Amino acid sequence: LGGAADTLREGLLAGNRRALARAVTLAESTHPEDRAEARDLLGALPEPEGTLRIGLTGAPGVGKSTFIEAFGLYLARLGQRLAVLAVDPSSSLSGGSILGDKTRMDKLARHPSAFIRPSPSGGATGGVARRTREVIRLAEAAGHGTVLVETVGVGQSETLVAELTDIFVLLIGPGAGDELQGVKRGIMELADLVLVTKADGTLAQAAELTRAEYQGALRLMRPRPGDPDGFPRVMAVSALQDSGIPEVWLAIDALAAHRRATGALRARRGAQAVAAFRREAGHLLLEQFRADPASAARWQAAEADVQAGRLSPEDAAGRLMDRHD
Ligand SMILES: Nc1nc2c(ncn2[C@@H]2O[C@H](COP(=O)(O)OP(=O)(O)O)[C@@H](O)[C@H]2O)c(=O)[nH]1
Ligand SMILES: [Mg+2]
Repeated sequence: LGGAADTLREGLLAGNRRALARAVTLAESTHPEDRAEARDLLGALPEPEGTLRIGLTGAPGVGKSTFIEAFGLYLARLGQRLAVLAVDPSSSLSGGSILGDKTRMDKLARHPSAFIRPSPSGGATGGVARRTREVIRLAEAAGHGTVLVETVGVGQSETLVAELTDIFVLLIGPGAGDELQGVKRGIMELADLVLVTKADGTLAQAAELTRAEYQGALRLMRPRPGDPDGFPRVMAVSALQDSGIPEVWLAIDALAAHRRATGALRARRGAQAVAAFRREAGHLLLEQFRADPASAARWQAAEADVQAGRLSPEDAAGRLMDRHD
């Protein structure tokens, strides 16, 4: 690394907040020079040891941000240094964030042990996974050993977050019955922990009903190999009344310890790294292919043929790669 990059790396490893913010800005940049610098920096970081990445998803308004703030403050009180990242692929389309302004998490943001990064707007959807992956690594290098990744439960963002984290938490509202149909089966299968939010006041009873219903539904699902007893688990929480929060941490900690002991955590991260490599290599191969003017022209012609219905997409793709003629 060069002089400036060395300084940045040292600041980062010393846990310097300004260095971390600067490194994150580099990773989020689309300028080729910044990208190269970010890549060099990431390549020069040590492997993260003993860190924990927790993904949290749920419909808008379910209480994700409020829970994360309460949970984060609890972890900070336990002496942990944490990072909170928001993933919002929709912001690249709409230009605005659907995670809402609660993403600011004012109290947690003021805590010296917490690093909070809202979802950057703009940029291609394909870049969201890469950017988030890099920001996770940077935050960990700066000593934020617990990383919480919040995403709104729409489209592909939940599976994306499950691919970036060690433990996946689904938050649902306290409305029993109707909700069960609303949650996609695929998400239920990914969830390690289901939290029924807003279990307080007039909603407490409904929350308990929903909790029991989901626990029953999960029991009927195919058991996942490698899960310890009692997982996936459903719990009711209230961020407003600060109840159920220590229990959630106990459950996550127990699951993480189990996955570390069995090697499942390491294996999961390995598979995630391979998936990231495939995305990245695929992207670079495509870029390289289209950088050649003749190839770019053939690509354009193929798209025109597909658009006009002269060729099927499969045929056009095959011809582009000279598989048949
Ligand atoms: N009663 C109750 N309301 C809550 C709780 N957590 C969040 N809310 C409310 O639910 C709304 C949405 O919360 P927010 O955290 O922004 O949801 P998000 O869109 O999932 O991030 C806000 O009006 C919160 O005050 C809770 O534990 N109890
Ligand atoms: Mg939110």
